[in-house]
Amino acid sequence: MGTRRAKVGVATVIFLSWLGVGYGATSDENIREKVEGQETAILADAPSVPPPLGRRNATKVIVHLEVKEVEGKLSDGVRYTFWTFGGKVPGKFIRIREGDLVEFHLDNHPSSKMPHNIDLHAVTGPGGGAASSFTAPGHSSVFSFKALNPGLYVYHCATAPVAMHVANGMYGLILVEPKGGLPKVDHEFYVMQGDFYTKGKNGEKGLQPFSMEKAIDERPDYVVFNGSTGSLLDDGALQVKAGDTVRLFVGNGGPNMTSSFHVIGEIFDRVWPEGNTSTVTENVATTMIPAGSAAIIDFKVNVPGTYVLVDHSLTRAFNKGALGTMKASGEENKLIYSGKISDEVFLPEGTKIRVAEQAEKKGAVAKTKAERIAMGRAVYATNCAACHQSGGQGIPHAFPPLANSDFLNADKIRAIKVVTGGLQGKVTVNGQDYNGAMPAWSLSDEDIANVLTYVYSSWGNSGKDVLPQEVKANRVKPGAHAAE
Ligand code: HEC
Ligand SMILES: [Cu+2]
Repeated sequence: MGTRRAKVGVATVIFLSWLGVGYGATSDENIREKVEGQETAILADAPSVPPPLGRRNATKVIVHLEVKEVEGKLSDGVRYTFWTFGGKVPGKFIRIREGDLVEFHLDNHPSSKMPHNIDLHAVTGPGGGAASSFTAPGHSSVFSFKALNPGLYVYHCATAPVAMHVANGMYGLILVEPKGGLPKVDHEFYVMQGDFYTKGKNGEKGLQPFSMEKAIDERPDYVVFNGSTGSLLDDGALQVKAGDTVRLFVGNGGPNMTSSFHVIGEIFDRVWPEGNTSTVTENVATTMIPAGSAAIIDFKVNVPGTYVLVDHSLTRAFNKGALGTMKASGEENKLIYSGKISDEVFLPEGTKIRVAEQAEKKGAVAKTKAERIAMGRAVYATNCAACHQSGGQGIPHAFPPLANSDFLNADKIRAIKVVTGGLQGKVTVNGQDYNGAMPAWSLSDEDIANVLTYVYSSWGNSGKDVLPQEVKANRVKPGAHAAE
């Protein structure tokens, strides 16, 4: 629908420019649109969103928003005095339609210590309503505005020092629905990012005062979704089902950080960037949401699992709290996502034939079996133990055992070929299948005889002797493959 609107929009603009009317035609229309009836806005706390309006006409909408200063949880063991629009961070979600006439009541709770006001980016007029809504504790201000432009807009307190009021949590979203509404989806959620600056370092317990110094330096201790580090984790996870379509209204209150908003494991089918409702972009993985802005994000959840919402400036996500979850229940779809199928040894190109970088050691030649075993132990430790382990037990599913190995004991010549030529493909050892790759070893005949004699004489193996001349006679030439 967004695309069609966009096309119509372009045509209209070209046509109207030609007539000399120019931009702003929609808002002109909205100025003139007749306001019929009256209703009180239903507001919602994050992550909930008020239901779609489904209204064909513009109406008079009464909004009551109450400012409260409340102590709450910022992180585990960390308390903070939030200044809020409606008792929580972010402020209540407001949903109206373009053309509506809004009668806005801003109430400042008597327990507040500060005066506050509101600047709604959806307002056309000086300060976005700020001056008209400046309200002392225990007072209530009223002003009205006509919603001329559709879109998803941030609102925030604009009382000096503005950055401090915003840093304390004074922001929220107002959606001005376009006339036709937004495309229907199964779930709509409200997520808003904000950065917090505390006297103590990240994690320091207790009631933390605001640090103006860190705010000025733009060094947040916390960057969070919906007012606290754990708001969208565990019980707070957004709940959906595989197959559902989901819409996120994502805002960024700032005051300072731009969000690189991403959901791990999802591709946004549609994004209306910067809160606009006419130009949609498709197939987006990470969308940028500036401070004081918002985005409408739609996607279909195809497979079940846990999806992680992050600010992809990743230390914010993993160290400062900008981490949330969406849990999708339902049936797996292995075609779309298989889950782990196998874990195989990875040998980058060129490592298949590994030349053990050891010059042939001349001289040391074993004279007895005991000497051969002793020398072989050293060869094993440097060349084989990394994979087959020092006790020859191997590693399940990765490296087969040499201890008590039926494969090894069955055929000495084959063992020589395995070591000199390498081994790849499926092999069964003591009833277990392995499908890895063992590199070929360019060790001397003497070393190979020694290591195999050591292996055969250890860990319950058959005790066979392997002599250098046997290795020489059965060696796999470089480039050729082992017999099996
Ligand atoms: C990089 C890891 C690695 C190293 C190092 C390694 N191997 Fe292997 N080896 C394997 C893998 C993997 C297999 C199974 C190959 C397959 O699945 O096709 C294997 C198989 C074998 C086998 C046959 C299967 C069995 O368990 O009896 C023998 C014998 C063997 N290796 C001996 C050695 C000797 C001797 C050395 C030291 C000179 C050595 N390997 C070093 C990875 C390694
Ligand atoms: Cu304020």
